[in-house]
Amino acid sequence: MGASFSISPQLSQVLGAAEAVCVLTGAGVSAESGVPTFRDADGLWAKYNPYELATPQAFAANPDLVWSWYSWRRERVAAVQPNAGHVALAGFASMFPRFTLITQNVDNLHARAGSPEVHELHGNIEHSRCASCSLPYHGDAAPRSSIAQRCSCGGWIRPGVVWFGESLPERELLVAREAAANCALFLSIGTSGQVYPAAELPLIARHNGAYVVEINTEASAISEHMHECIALPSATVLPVLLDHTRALRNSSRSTSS
Ligand code: BV8
Ligand code: ZN
Repeated sequence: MGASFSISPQLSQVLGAAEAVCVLTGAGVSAESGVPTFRDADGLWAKYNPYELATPQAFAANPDLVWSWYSWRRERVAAVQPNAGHVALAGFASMFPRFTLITQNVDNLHARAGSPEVHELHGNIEHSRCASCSLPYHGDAAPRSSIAQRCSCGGWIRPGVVWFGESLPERELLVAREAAANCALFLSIGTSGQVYPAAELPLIARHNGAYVVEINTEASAISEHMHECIALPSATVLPVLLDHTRALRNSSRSTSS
């Protein structure tokens, strides 16, 4: 078992009483599954300049390079398993009257861990579409090739992710902003808080009265806006928080019934 930590009285109180909880995850929540994060020393970006690859300009300039990077990532993600942090978050979904899980990750691991509803702000690496006519090429239909493929209309097939400079899916961003503005507890997990507009969500939550907690192994660009920071791995912290929440809410249910 990893390092133990004590749950603050404030966090315990809100876990026991919250009607609505909102969670934002980033690449750090998948790190313990063996998926490299974007900004850690050995992160994906360490090998590539994100502005070289994760932009529509890069894809237009060199579709093979960008497509092969995503094909490699897709294979890599398909080969790993969700970790205890993903599984605990799936368990959180049934702990509160309202629970909203928002992710910046495109690795599909929350869904594979059993989370019933995942709001993907940056798309999903399993989804591809034609850059010209938007025809979807999901799952097996997406060519597993290392070079870019053309759609029947002649356009390039691109990854179904949101690149830098591209707008986020409107509905998902609206749901995320609504949930952040109307929750009693906001957990920011495994994100360096550098990418916008996702990084605004914890600030929206705090501004609207939520208790905001960061679970991140290092300080992030938004740590200063948190009520508390738990600098431990998410796969260690989240199962402990879930067990604590279950005990609190079962005991309060039995005393009230
Ligand atoms: C947009 C998909 C504009 C692709 C990604 C202000 C407002 C609006 C936009 C901007 C703005 N300022 C700047 C911008 C532009 C830009 C941006 O934010 N740039 C940053 C870099 C400055 N934003 C955009 O371009 C967005 N688009 O707003 O468009 C617009 C407006 C109107 C009309 C048209 C356009 C689009 C952003 C989406 C980009 N796509 N991903 C792909 O995945 O390939 S972002 C990419 O980075 C991933 O999604 C990733 O999740 C995300 C953020 O990184 P993190 O998840 O935080 O990962 P990171 O490695 O950084 O951190 C991991 C953390 O975990 C670390 O701190 C580490 O310590 C910790 N950790 C590690 N292990 C563990 C752990 N924690 C806990 N447990 C562990 N075990
Ligand atoms: Zn097409």
